[in-house]
Parts: sequence; C-alpha cells; structure tokens
Amino acid sequence: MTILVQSHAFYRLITLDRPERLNALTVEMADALVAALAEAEADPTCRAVLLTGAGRGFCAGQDLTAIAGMAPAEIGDLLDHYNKLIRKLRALPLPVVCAVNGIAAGAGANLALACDIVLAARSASFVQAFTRIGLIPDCGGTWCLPRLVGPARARALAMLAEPLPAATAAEWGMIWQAVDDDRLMPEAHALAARLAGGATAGLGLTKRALDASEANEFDRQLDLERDLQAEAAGTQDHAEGVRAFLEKRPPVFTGRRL
Ligand code: LHQ
Repeated sequence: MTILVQSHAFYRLITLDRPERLNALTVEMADALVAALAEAEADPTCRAVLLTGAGRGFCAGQDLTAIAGMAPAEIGDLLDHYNKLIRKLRALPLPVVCAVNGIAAGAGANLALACDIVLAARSASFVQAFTRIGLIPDCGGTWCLPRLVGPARARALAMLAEPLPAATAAEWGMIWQAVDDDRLMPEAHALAARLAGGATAGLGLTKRALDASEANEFDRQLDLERDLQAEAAGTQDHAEGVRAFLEKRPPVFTGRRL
C-alpha cells in the first residue's frame, strides 16, 4: 500500500505513505491516488478531500530509483499516469485541500499546486527540483507556476531549483497559507470539514469556472458563468441558502450534486 485513505465526517483524508522515501511517487502510487479520488467522487457522503504526506516530507517527486536507466519513451508513458492524476484532481467536482507537511519537490510540489487550497507547515518548502537532474517541470508545473507567481518568479523557480520556504510561497500567492507546524493538521482538517459542510455542488462548479477562465476570453467566460450559475441555482443548497438567509438562521447544506 502506497497511500492511506481514511473517512471522516463528509470528507476523506488521503495520505501519501512511503515516508522512508519522503513519499516519492511511483506509478502504483499515482494509480492508487486516481482510484482513491474516483472512489471519493462516487461516494455521495464524501464532499471534500484532504491530501497530505506521512512522516517528515510531503512528497519528493518521482522515485528516482524507479526511473534510473529508463528509456526516454518509458518516461513519457510514466507521465501519462501522473497526468491522469493531475487531470483527475483538477476535474474532481469536490474541493481538495492539500496539507504540505514537509518538503514538496519536483512532481510532489506540482501535485500540491494542482489542489484547490494549499496549506503548508512553516518548516515546509517547495522545490522545482527537475532541472537539477536535467528534466523540466511536469505535472502541470509549467502551467501553474506562471499563473500563480507570475512569469519572472516562475522562471527563476524552475531554472534555479532553489527551495522556496512555505512563508514566501504564501507571500507570493503560490499557496493559500503557511501555518505553524503543530497547527497544520488541525487547520487542514478544520478547512476540509468546513468545505465538506458547505454548498459543495456549488464549490465544484466554482472550480470548473475558475479553471475554464484560464483559457477563455472574457465574453466566453461570462457565458460560462451564466450556464454554470443556472446549474448552481438548481441545487437544493441554493434554495436552502436563500431560505436560511431570509429566516436569519445558519444554512444546512447537503452538497447534493443535482
Ligand atoms: C528519494 C527521493 C526520490 C527516491 C528522497 N526518489 N528516493 C520525472 C520523471 C518521470 C516521470 C515523472 O515525473 C518526473 C518528475 C520529478 O518529480 S523529477 C524530480 C524528482 N525528485 C527529485 O529530484 C528530488 C530528489 N530528492 C531530493 O533532492 C532530496 O531528497 C530532498 C531535497 C527532497 C530532501 O532532502 P533531505 O531532507 O536531505 O532528505 P534525503 O535526501 O536524505 O532523503 C531521505 C530518503 O529519501 C533518502 O533515502 P536513504 O535511504 O538515503 O535514507 C533518499 O534517497 C530518499 N529519497 N527523494 N525522489
């Protein structure tokens, strides 16, 4: 087993579980993550996902022992597995919180950045380690980084492969927040529980709209907002949200996806 999945009230905690190798990724692990996300999506009681790593690291990227001597074409095949994981995370109609508990390197850094809300322990850092071994940032890094931190910082991060401390990552807008180490998991659980108790169908649609905005022109995005808003307006949670507001009470959301 390379990952652990635990069910909490309305969300699932997925833990990368190869601590002796700083949770370095393998194909088996990527496939297991895709399956775990698909199971979370298929479970109507699951309304959010929390991803973290076991031990002192979050994820050291590709397991280098597994690719030593591999033919270039095989590397491409390997990346098809990882791309499937990154696509699954982005397309998941549920909010995904990532709790970066320690170093996030290479594909591990970009796995974290593919999640919706990233919290990191103050002692954690992010390193685009790829160029240290003659590779390029993958798992969406060349797409995410310039959008998150701007082109100048993205280039330096990718080319220098220097570790970026969690606090600076938060300051630069690469992640949501850096928190004290002992507060990371309590805060990450609280955030996942909060999202899982929210109008989660609407959150899934919000995620879709934000992702689509990266490619859309303004006019097209306005049309998409209109269409997705009509979908959101058809949810029970929208009706409940309005009712609760008018009745001056907290809403009770079900997260029902239509
Ligand atoms: C590891 C790894 C590791 C195996 C630590 N593999 N064992 C590329 C190709 C193809 C397809 C898919 O995608 C990719 C994308 C990539 O991700 S390429 C980038 C791969 N990652 C790296 O280059 C990072 C390599 N690791 C490191 O630079 C360091 O380990 C970091 C900076 C992450 C942490 O340093 P330390 O805190 O000093 O820990 P450590 O180096 O002592 O590591 C602890 C153990 O984990 C150690 O094993 P050992 O038996 O000596 O205790 C490491 O060998 C092992 N480990 N990363 N990626």
